[in-house]
Parts: sequence; C-alpha cells; structure tokens
Amino acid sequence: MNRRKFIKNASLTGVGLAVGNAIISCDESDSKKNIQENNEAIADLQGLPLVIATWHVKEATAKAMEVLQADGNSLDAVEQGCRVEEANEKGQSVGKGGLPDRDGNVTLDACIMDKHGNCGAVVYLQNITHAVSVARKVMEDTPHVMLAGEGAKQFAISSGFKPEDLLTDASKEAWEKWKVEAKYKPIINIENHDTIGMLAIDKNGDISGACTTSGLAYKMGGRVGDSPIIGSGLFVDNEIGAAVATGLGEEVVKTVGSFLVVELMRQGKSPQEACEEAISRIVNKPNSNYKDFQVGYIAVNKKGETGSYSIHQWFSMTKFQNGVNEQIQSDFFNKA
Ligand code: SD4
Repeated sequence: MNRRKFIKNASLTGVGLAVGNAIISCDESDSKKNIQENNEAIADLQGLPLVIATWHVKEATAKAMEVLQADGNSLDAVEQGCRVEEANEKGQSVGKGGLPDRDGNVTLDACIMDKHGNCGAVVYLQNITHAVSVARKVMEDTPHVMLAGEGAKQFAISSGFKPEDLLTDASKEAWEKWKVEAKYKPIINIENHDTIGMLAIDKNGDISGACTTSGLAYKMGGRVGDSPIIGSGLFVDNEIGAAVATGLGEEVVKTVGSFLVVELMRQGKSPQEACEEAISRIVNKPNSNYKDFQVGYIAVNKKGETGSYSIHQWFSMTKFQNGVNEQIQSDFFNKA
C-alpha cells in the first residue's frame, strides 16, 4: 500500500494511524515497512491543515482555517476563504467594489480546482459577487470547465445567485478620476491587497486551490487575465502541490506560470525554488520590461512546505498554519 492510500485509508477509517497500521500488517517485513510509512504519514500530517493566500488577507485565511479545523475539506476551505474578500467592498480588486474596466463595467474572473484535478472557471462575469462559487458550480454542475460573460451570468442566476450592482461609489469615483487622463498603465502593487489566490491542504492531506479577481483596473472591455485560466493563474496536482499567481496576468499566461511552478516541484524543486524559477522565466526574456510590472507566485507542496516570490518588493503571502495566521513578506527579484 503506498503512502497516499495509507493516509487516505487511515483518515477514512477515523480510527487513527496506529490502528490503521495494525490492520494492514501482514508479516514482519510488511509490518516494519508499514511502521516506517506510518511515521512518515504522521510527519507529513503534522503541519496540517494549512492555508496560504496571496497578499494580506488574514480574515480570508482565518475563514478557510475555520473550515479546515472543523474537518472541512480543502475545496470548501478555499471557496469560503475567497468569498470573504469577494464580499469585502473595500478590496478594490476582487468581487463587489472591484475597480471597473475603462467603460465602467466591473467584470470578474475566477477559478477553482480540486484534489481530483477537476476545475471550473468563469470569465468576464458581471453582476455576481461570488465568482468563485459560480466557478465551483461550473465544475460540479456542468459538463464544462469555463463559462464566459452573459452565459456565465445566466448560469449563475439560474443556480440561485442574486444579480447586483458591483460598482461601489468608491470604485466609481476612482474610475471617474482615472478617466480625466485615461492612461492605461498597470500599477505595481496597486494596493497591499489584490487578486486573491488561495491554496489549502486539509487534514487528509488533500490540496485544493482557488483564485478570484476583478482583473486589472481600467482594462479594455472584454479583457480576461490569467486568474481564471487553469495552469496560468492556478494549478493543483494533489500528488505534487499547487501554485497560484497574481500581478500582470498577460505575463503569467505567456509563461503558463502556475503549471510551471507545479511541474518544477514535480522535478524536485522546493516551492520557493519553483516560484523563483517561474519569475526568472519572465524577467530573463529578451527585452523583458519587467521593471514596469509586478508578478508574484505562492506555492505549496504535498509536505506542506510553502514558498513565495515576486518581481518587485512588497508582495506578500498570508499563511495560517499551526495556529499562527501571519503575513509574510515575499522575497523578490528586482533588488537594484
Ligand atoms: C489579472 N492577475 O487580471 C490579475 C490581476 C492581479 O494583482 O492579480 N492583480 O491580470
């Protein structure tokens, strides 16, 4: 029995790892092997559950941890965690209160991915606050992985979501100020809170992830970023780990960033090393104008080790593990 099945079986029986070990022992050598696997399994599960998220979102990670501590699974945890920020009108890059495109429309992108590799996404979704939950519905209730625009909105409404105006007074005012000059220039670290990407490992050791955003402020009408694109904004492989991105989505899409981070972990890199390599792919392109934009990654592997890295300073990761919910400043590339 491999370690994964062992962990799963031990947690499914609900009778504890030591008992699980006794049940699966056949002869002495099997028994020794199983004890070793047992110890490894216990070590693996020690730092769990855990949740990490992009930027400073302690309320969101606290919500996710509440779900995990109540024996909830990692999929519920990331959905519930992301919903906190989607509902927070003060966050101007996610859900309600998100900054609009240049025509004044708030359009949301989100996706979610579970331990089986199932995923769902919505792009250019309007008038529905909880884009991450619509993405989950796409995953669970449709034969598709992605719905866009009006189709996504109609699906959400038919699934029971209430349409509402997502443009708050504060975001409308910011847009009106922007219109005076109407210059489109992505701002590095527009605020200390941005697109939320969240990754969680539950008590069974299973990984899920989600990502939700209103995208870049004052983008062209119809623009979709990396955040709802599986492999770019988010990728989960329950055998290996998971990664999620924030920043200038175009650059993340061009390097299929989150998939790259997970594949690098598969090849043996730590989450930190993998995030650094994914950033180096962007900044080391010939003629890269990386000085003008930000990209940040966070990642977690199956052992619960985490990493984060960005192009510029002031990207951060919020991490909730072993009872500590903390904001961790990310290391970064551009130290010049
Ligand atoms: C996008 N990656 O739409 C998102 C925006 C973002 O920090 O993450 N901003 O390109």
